[in-house]
Amino acid sequence: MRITPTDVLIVVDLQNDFCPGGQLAVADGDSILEPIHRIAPRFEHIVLTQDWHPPDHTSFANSHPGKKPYDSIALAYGPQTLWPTHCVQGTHGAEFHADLRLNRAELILRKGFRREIDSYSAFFENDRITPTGLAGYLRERGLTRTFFAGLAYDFCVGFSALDARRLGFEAVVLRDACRAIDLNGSVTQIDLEFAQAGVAVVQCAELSGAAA
Ligand code: VGL
Ligand code: ZN
Repeated sequence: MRITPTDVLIVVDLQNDFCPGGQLAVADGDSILEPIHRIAPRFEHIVLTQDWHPPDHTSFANSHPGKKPYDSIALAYGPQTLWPTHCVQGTHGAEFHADLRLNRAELILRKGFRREIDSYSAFFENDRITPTGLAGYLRERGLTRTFFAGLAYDFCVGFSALDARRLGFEAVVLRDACRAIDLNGSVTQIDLEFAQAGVAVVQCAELSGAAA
């Protein structure tokens, strides 16, 4: 798969809280730094996303008396998994992993900053209606094909890639540059939805073109 100037690499939520030692650590999360740094030079355009919650965010189990992390609750917009408190604005956990070196990134998109709604996807909040502005940004810049790496494969990466397809972008997930949470079959589910939606899942070694 050859990278072109209208492709964009979107690195999702490579933050301390999703890495080993963090509040919502994804197993082996920091091991994707190496493949990401290896492929990034091939891309002319790079975007980072940053999960960025207020301290009393509705997705936190702590915000719901009697609830525990990984419980599911019904919110106005549908079911919402409750998470350990993570990626609180301004905290160490919300910072990018200290070893992440993507200085050419052109945009850092923050999401999940509204107290009453979560945002897995880089394009829409969890009501699937409220846009983050990323689609407009990519369209204005003529970027038509989205490549995803980051955390977590079965949540923020997955929802982002599916929304990219829904919005008419091509979407490619770099499987070995992602790690999953794997909660109640979420990996099997997202794999199925990728196949149905036309999200390509490839390994980093399949990429070619531009600087290596
Ligand atoms: C994420 C759960 C809660 C993610 C963010 O980045 O996949 N997952 N917030
Ligand atoms: Zn979050």
